[in-house]
This record gives sequence, C-alpha cells and structure tokens, in this order.
Amino acid sequence: MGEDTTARAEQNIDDAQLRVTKPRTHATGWPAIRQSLVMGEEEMGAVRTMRTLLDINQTRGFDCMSCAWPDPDPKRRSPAEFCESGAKAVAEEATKQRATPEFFAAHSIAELETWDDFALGKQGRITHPMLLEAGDTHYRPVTWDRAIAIVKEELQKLESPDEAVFYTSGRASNEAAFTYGLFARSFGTNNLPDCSNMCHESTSIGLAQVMGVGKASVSLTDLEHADLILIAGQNPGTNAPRMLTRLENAKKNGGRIVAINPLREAGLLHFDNPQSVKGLVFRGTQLADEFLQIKLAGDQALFQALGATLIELDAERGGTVLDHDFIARYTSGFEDYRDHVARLDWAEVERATGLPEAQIRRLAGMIADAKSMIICWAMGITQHVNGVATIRDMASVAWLTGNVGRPGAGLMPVRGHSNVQGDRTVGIWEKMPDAFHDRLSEEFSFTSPKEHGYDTVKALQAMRDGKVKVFMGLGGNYTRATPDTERTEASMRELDLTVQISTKPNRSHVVHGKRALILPCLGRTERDVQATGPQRVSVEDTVLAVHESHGHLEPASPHLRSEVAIICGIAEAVLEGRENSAQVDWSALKDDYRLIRKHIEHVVDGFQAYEEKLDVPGGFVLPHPPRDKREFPTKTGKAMFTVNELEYPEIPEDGLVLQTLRSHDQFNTTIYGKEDRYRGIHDARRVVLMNRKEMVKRGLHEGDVVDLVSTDADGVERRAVGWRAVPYRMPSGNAAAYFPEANVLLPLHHTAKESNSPAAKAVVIRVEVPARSEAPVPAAV
Ligand SMILES: Nc1nc2c(c(=O)[nH]1)N[C@H]1C(S)=C(S)[C@@H](COP(=O)(O)OP(=O)(O)OC[C@H]3O[C@@H](n4cnc5c(=O)[nH]c(N)nc54)[C@H](O)[C@@H]3O)O[C@H]1N2
Ligand SMILES: Nc1nc2c(c(=O)[nH]1)N[C@H]1C(S)=C(S)[C@@H](COP(=O)(O)OP(=O)(O)OC[C@H]3O[C@@H](n4cnc5c(=O)[nH]c(N)nc54)[C@H](O)[C@@H]3O)O[C@H]1N2
Ligand SMILES: [Mo]
Repeated sequence: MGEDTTARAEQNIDDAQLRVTKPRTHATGWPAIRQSLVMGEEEMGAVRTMRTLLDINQTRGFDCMSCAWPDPDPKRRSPAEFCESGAKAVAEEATKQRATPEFFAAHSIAELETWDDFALGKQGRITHPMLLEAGDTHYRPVTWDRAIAIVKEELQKLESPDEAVFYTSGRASNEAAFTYGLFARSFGTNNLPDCSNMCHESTSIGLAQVMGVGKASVSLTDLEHADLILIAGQNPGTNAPRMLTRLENAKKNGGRIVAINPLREAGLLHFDNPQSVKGLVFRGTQLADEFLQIKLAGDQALFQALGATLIELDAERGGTVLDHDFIARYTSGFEDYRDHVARLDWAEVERATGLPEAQIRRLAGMIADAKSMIICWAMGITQHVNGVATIRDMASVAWLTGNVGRPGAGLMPVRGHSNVQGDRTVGIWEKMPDAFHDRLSEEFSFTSPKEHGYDTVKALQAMRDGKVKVFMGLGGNYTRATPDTERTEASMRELDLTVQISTKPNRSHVVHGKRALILPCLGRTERDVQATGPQRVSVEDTVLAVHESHGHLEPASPHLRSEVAIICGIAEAVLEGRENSAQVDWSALKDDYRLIRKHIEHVVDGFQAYEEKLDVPGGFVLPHPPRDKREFPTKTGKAMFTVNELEYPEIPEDGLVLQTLRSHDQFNTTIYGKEDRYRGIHDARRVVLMNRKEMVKRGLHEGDVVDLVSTDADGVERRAVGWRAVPYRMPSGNAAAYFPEANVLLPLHHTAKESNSPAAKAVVIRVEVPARSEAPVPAAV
C-alpha cells in the first residue's frame, strides 16, 4: 500500500474550478495567436516578445524548442514561422522571472516539495549554480569551481563507472550531446538513458528492424504531395501545430487524410490557418476525410486487417492493388506475412479495435486507390506494450503498396523534443552499435566501452536496487517524466548525488540525492559567446534536416554557462589523470564548437563538410538509404515483412484502460496553465476523461471526485486520489488523464516489448468513488 506522494503537492491545487465546455472541432485561428502574444507579453514584455518570436525558425535565428517539426525551404519560410505552442515555449524560456539565490533561501526543500509543477516552473530562470549539502534544508549558491569539484569527488568515489547515470533530454544540441556522450564513455559507461527511451524508442527499434533506418523516410514536400495521409496516435493540433499547415497544403493538392485516434482531436478534424487570410475569414480547411475512433492499442489489429484486406482486394482486382514489382525486388518475408494475415479473425479485430469491419474495408479501399501514401504516428502508437510490433505491421502495409522511397510516400514518425533525433544520431544511446564505438575510440585514442548501459527504465530499476549512486541530467525532468512516481522518487532520494543541468526549477531539483547540484545553463534563445567568439549549435528535425541555431537574447544571468561549457568543465576535471581517458582538449572544444563538429564529422556518417553545410540557409539533409535509393540495410538487405502475433489489452469487467497524454497547455512536465482548450477542459488538470456510459455505469456525474487505482498484477497498489471525472467521446472501456500527474499509476515494469518504453498509453485502472464523499446519485442518461 502506498501513499501518492506527489499527490500531496497536487492536492494543494484547487481543481474545483473545473469548467467543461463542448470539445472543439476546429484547430487554431485567432485564439491561438492571441494566446501566444498574451503569454509572451506576460513573461517577456511586448518588444522582446515580438523580436524573439520573429527570430524563431528563421535561417539566422534559433530553432524552436517546442517540437521536432521541420522548417520549410528557406524561400518558402513565413516571417512568422512559429505556432502557439512554440510561442509559449519561447515565453517560458525568455521569461523575465528569476529563481535567484534569494528565492532558494526563502523556500526550504520541505516547502518546495508541496509545490506543483506549475508553481515551480513559474519561478523563472535559475541564475546561479546551487548546492544542497547533505542534511541541508535549503539550496545555497555555490561557485562553478566548487560545483565541479563536488561532481568529481562523488564520481571518483564510485566502485565502478556503471554506478553513474547520465540522462539526456532531447533539447540538447548536437554539440552538447556529442560531448556529453564522449564524457560518459571516457568515464567508462554507456549508462546514457534519454527521453527517447520514453518517446519514439519503439519507432527506432521497429523501423530499424524492418526498414534498416529508425527515422522518417519522407520530406515535407512528400507530405504535401501525398495522395493519402494516415495519422495514427498523434495530436498535431497541440503537439506539432505547424504540421497542420502542411496538411492543409496536402488537401489543396488533392490529398486525403485519415485520422486514427480514440479521441476526436480538433487538430485532426479542421484547421483554420491563422497565417492565411482564408483561415481567418472563411471556414478554413477540413482535414480528416475519414475518422477511425479506435480503441487504445487496437492499431496492430487494424494494420493487420488492412494488410489482409489489401491482399484480398488485389486478388479481386486482378493484381492491380499490390505493388508486385516492389515486393519482388525490394522485400523479404512476403509469403509468411500473407499466410499469417490470411488467418486473421475479424471478430478479434473488432474486439481489439472497436471499429466496424466495413470501416476498415473502406480504409483499405482508400489505400488501394491512392497513388501514394504516408503514415504518420507519435505517442499513441509507441507507448504501448505492442508498440514495436504495431510499427512493423504498419510498415508491412507500406511495403504491400510500395509506399517507400518514392515521391509522396513513406513512413513518418513525428518526433517530439526538438533535437531528440539529433542527440541519438550523435551518440546518445545506451546501446550504440559497435561501429560507433570503434570510430569514437579511433578519433580520441581510447577504448570506448561496448557493453550496453541502462535505458530510462533500467536505470530506475538499478537505482531501486542500490546499483547507482550518481545521477546527472542534461536537461529534462527525470523524476517527473518517468513512471511509477512514488517508487521513482524514493529511488532518487537514495542516491549520493543528483546533478541537474537546467534552465528552470522543476521537481527533479526538489526530489534529490543526499547531495544535489543545480547547474544553470543558457537556453536556445540566448547568445552563447565563448573565448573564440559567438557560437552556434546545430539540431536535426524529424525529417533528418540538420541546421544551425543561435539565440540573440542577453543571457538570463551572467553566471550561466552553456551546456557545452558545463560538460567540458566537468569532463576536464573528472577525467584528468584517469586511466583510458579519451584524448580530448576539453577546454578547446568549449572555446570553439567548430572543433566539436569536426569530431562529429569524423565519427558519424553523413556529416562531411558539416561546418560548410551549416552555412547554407536551411542546412542539409542526412542520408537515408530507403528514402534515397530504396536500399534497406536490414538483416535480409530488404524491406522486411514480418509475422507478428496480435496483441491488445484485455479490459477487465470493472476496469478501464487509461492513456496518459498532454493537454494543450503544457510542454511535457512544464505546465503552462490549466487550459485544454480544444478538448473543452478548463481550469483543472486532475481530470479523468471517460466514455459517458462508463460514467453512468459507475453512477458518476461530471465533476465528481474519484480515486484512480492501477490494478497491475505485481501486488503493489498504485493509487492516485482526487480526480474529477468528465464524460468525453471515446470508445467505452478507455479513459484519459494528463501526464505527468497520472504517472503515479504507471508500474515501472509496464513497458513496450523490445523497446522497453513505458507503456504510458494503456494502464489498466479501476475508478473508485472515495468513501469520504457523499454517495452519488446515479446519472440520468
Ligand atoms: N505543445 C506541446 N508540444 C509538444 C509536447 C508538449 O508536451 N506540448 N511534447 C513534445 C513531445 S516530447 C512529444 S513526444 C510529442 C507528443 O505528441 P503526441 O504523440 O501527439 O502527444 P500525446 O499527447 O501523448 O498524444 C497522443 C495522441 O495519441 C492518441 N492515442 C493514444 N493511444 C492511442 C492508440 O492506442 N491508438 C491511436 N491510434 N491513438 C492513440 C491520443 O488520443 C492522442 O491524440 O509532442 C511534442 N510537442
Ligand atoms: N505518463 C507519461 N509519461 C511520459 C510521457 C507520456 O506521454 N505519458 N511522455 C514521455 C515523453 S514522449 C518524453 S519526451 C518525456 C520527457 O521527459 P523530459 O525531457 O525529461 O522532460 P521535460 O518536461 O521535457 O523537461 C523539462 C525541463 O527541462 C529543463 N530545460 C528546459 N530547457 C532547457 C535547456 O535548454 N537546457 C537544459 N539543460 N534544460 C532545459 C527545464 O528545467 C525543464 O524543467 O516524458 C515521457 N513521459
Ligand atoms: Mo517525447
């Protein structure tokens, strides 16, 4: 039996203000632009707001940190190349609020522990390195030298380098990520978990198996010229709003869109483009031509059924549906796949998906008729137990129809954090291939360890088992973003040292090891000047375009250091005189990031003439053999059809399958506010959405307070108290609640097969009406 510790903080928030309105069926428009300007002005002031917003995603500006959505060709870029979400992210970083030493002196850790994510984040930018010594009640300012000496002292104490964990959040630049990975390996470990382990890991694993590359095989132009676009498990209106402009163009070019989602997300239905006169004055663009309101984790069954139906249609239509030439020349495993899906049980498909057979057959017909197709997906696919298998089954549908490596066709995972893909490219992974280690070893004259390290979940298990002593986070909010909040927090508290390289206060500073350091860094919007002058960094978006980014704002405090400078400073001190250290002049790298890029060029494929290519407006695109020349570097050297056993969650009689997702007013664990405008949820976050019938069954009315209990078989009770139930249109048996508040319900071991990503989109729960409230009157239907 456990107490929901974070709920203590959240219980202080009054969600009684909850207001529910009708979910919107249109995305964006005036409210979005107004909303971005209001938040910008509140945080940054009017002039700074306009100047900074106009710098976003421009060729000589900074890369927006809100998502990994690509920028159009420089010639086609609008002077305002940003969206509401990006403007909010920028306002969060460029805020005028400061979390100073006075702030930390005024509030003890015990007090800050009772604050919620929103309150912590609103304190603004951290101005000084801060230290919490063992037993202290308050963080105190510390010099950089002392801070680095403490890191050195604790790392030197370790019996093995594997007792340290070096986490990365996907906002870090290529330059920061590469130096960080090099530091960890030179220290002697591959314990490099990252946010990607919780995000698109299922994609990286699944696509690499069957396509040979774990990244999108399309360009923006392809998307705009696709004849058919499937969008599965993604909420672009909130999480990649600039995608809507591209979808609008695809519609203008005659393309069709099919949305696959348990929720009728506004951004999938209709787009009123705030940047076009038409969007403002007229009715905008209808997006989805067909909406499949699928049950949580039903997508694997859907794609297998689509595969089976396409094969049937091909037989009916005299072999005109499948791309037989592509299948013969470029694929392996077709016969086994065909035999497997031929045995599909439609009753089971209906049970798994909740979709009528006729609707699935209609979609198969659309795919058969489409000249080209792109399949897009995000967390609604990856964060499931069957996520990797689902991605393999999606790929098979693309292979059947030859939809890869030609214009308007391909597979398009839409990545989240703005440089999560780049971080991986330059080496942030606990299991980089041997070839990478060989080249790293050669470049720096040392032996890079090849033994795999901990991913995000394994790191937490190792902490729980007392095998980790030091945690360092390059950005992010590890304690809050990870599952099983209560056990995670307990593990973090047992560590000897936690080091967080951060811009703003968050819960990972408050739930700390015996000693704790906060190392404040520059953000993307800020000028980064080192000994050799102003520096730029580089990032990779979701379609493999690498480009430069540099900020123009005055840093939030003169005491801040760049991420690269912090890492190089630590590496230099820690590795000094250590056996088998990489031969690196760390301080030269810090003074001149061009040297880092030279090393990347030598170690990672596709970065030849890195520096020169960054000078080109818009940057350059990394090679992708399946996209560029239909070459598939897989085990068979072909695009692989695979046979995957069908899986989907069982919904117990009195239970629900809960997905944890983002509201319209947050960036992951950073909470901007309590508005989920499109879904019509206002002024509250501790809200559980469920089908109206499920409410009636439990005698619940809108706004009633319930407890959520996850019913995992491990015998541990995970209980989250005090949620407001709200009826919402979705398949029965399903429910939704916001992350990170709901993470307390997620058992640590409940992960996707093969990728080990937390299965955050399907937690089996029970809804309990707490005894303390009055017995609810059964609702009238
Ligand atoms: N403003 C803003 N932008 C962001 C972020 C943010 O927090 N705020 N986060 C960034 C990051 S790191 C990421 S990874 C992305 C996340 O972007 P998304 O993946 O869009 O984010 P989620 O809110 O997790 O939404 C998941 C969507 O999948 C649907 N879904 C859930 N389960 C299933 C399923 O089983 N099948 C199908 N077909 N659909 C399902 C949900 O209903 C929801 O629409 O956004 C990035 N951009
Ligand atoms: N239940 C559930 N859990 C999830 C998810 C879910 O859908 N459901 N989604 C998962 C996904 S997709 C992801 S990507 C992870 C996200 O996990 P993380 O990446 O760890 O979390 P964020 O909330 O993005 O990190 C926010 C913090 O980063 C710091 N920060 C901001 N900008 C900078 C910067 O420029 N430099 C540095 N050094 N620090 C900075 C700030 O201090 C801020 O508090 O969460 C995962 N967890
Ligand atoms: Mo993510």
